[in-house]
Amino acid sequence: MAKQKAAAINLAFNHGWTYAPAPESTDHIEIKSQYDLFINGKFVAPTQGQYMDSINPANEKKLSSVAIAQTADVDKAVKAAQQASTGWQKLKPSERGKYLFRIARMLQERGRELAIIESLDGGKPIRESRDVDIPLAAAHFFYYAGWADKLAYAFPGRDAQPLGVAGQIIPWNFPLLMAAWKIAPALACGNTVVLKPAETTSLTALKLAEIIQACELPPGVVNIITGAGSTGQALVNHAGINKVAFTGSTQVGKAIQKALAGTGKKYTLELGGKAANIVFEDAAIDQAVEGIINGIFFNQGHVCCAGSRLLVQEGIKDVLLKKLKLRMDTLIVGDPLDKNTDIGAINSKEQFGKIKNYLRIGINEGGNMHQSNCTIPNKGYFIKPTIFTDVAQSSRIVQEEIFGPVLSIQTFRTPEEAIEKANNTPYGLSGGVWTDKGAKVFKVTGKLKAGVIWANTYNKFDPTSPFGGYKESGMGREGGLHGLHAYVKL
Ligand code: TAP
Repeated sequence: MAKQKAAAINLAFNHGWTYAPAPESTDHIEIKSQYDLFINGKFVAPTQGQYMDSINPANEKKLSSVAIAQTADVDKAVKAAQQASTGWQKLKPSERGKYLFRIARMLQERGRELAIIESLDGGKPIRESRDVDIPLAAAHFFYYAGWADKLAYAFPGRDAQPLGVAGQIIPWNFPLLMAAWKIAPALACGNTVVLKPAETTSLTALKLAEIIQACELPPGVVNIITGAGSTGQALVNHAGINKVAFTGSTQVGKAIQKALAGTGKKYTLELGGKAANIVFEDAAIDQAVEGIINGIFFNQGHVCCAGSRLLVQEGIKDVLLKKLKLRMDTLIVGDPLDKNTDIGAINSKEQFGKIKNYLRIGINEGGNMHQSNCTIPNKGYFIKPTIFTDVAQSSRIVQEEIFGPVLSIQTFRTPEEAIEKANNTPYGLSGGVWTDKGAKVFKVTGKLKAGVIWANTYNKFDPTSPFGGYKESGMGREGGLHGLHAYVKL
């Protein structure tokens, strides 16, 4: 597919034609000029009347104004969730499941609209919002809807009781999907929820609020409050919260862990990552190249489990690098709404600045930077796919999470050296192994300290599969049967 697209572009160039993008139409997509807070089943204005701008990172234009929840609003939302709690717990589990099924179906029905808004608000290519984010968000609701009346089978011989009110805080890289990861298991287990989306990507969470309203979920069972970091902080610190579920940076995760110490509140933390994608000499090289491209350039590299470090066995370094660079040159960077786009816009001005700073750090540390020969739009936040060779294990671009389309490349000679290098960062979220030998897959993956490891593939997600990290990548698991544990007391 990528080859066909590249061929089409070459053909256009050779004939002097202009390459014509095919952006998805935004007709019939409603984005209101202003959004309020979703509390107790209604949209209500924030107490202090403050709003923030939501910007389209592909053209730097304002999309909408979104309410900023202050402490008083957080309090209202938590109280609404507390009041709704008893009724929701008493409801027959199969009835709770029906609501979740309803939400899942409506996410599917409104898939096109949600995908377009996700791409406008967050900068990700429409192909990814349409084919990954939105279908997976619906799949999470379907999956946990199925568990709602089967908790006795999930926890045989135990009495699984809901925790009460869950305070949930999510990041900007998979806005609707992260909301689904958090809300679906919480509701299935009989909890009520106050969710805070990220500042730069609140719009699909607010669309989800509309869907929840349309599904007639009892008021207060899900409350969605937008705002800044201080809104999240107020939620974490609220005495009426029984559990905190946080996905975001390690830095904020650590602050939350400190704030929760001694409070008795349960918590799960899904934090950063710096995964190694390890390619052995016996791997199918063309497939591995696709896996490397997908591993680091999917969603502009704004992926906690991105394969942001490539470890390649010395004997195939030259051939693999050659193929990788050729493949990078076929990637189209540009309008997120164009169905041909492979890499969209960086999510925000702040993140754009952070990535550019890491490019400077990589060069100053002696790394050899190579960027693809693509063109990028003049307006908006775009970064060309980038790789660094000649980096050391101690380089900051090897150790720190960049959260952008930047890959650092190292070599190794033996499996032991690969394992040693792969494990040598503060993180432990994910990893990848590429080899023709099944025994080697088991030998190597068994020694990698990472929560999720893919073999001969990368970035595959499924609601039935648990996800989470070791070390500074967090604690607790979300997804699958494990995801239920986080929302019950036994
Ligand atoms: P953060 O800056 O940590 O923000 C995450 C969320 O926390 C946002 O909603 C943020 O609000 C809020 N927040 C900020 N300060 C807070 C505080 N003191 N107390 C409570 N909440 C606070 O992360 P990000 O930049 O949005 O997301 C990128 C990070 O998320 C990366 O490190 C990535 O690896 C990680 N991530 C991890 C996973 C998993 S599953 N492990 C999945 C996706 C992303 P504002 O937006 O208003 O600042």
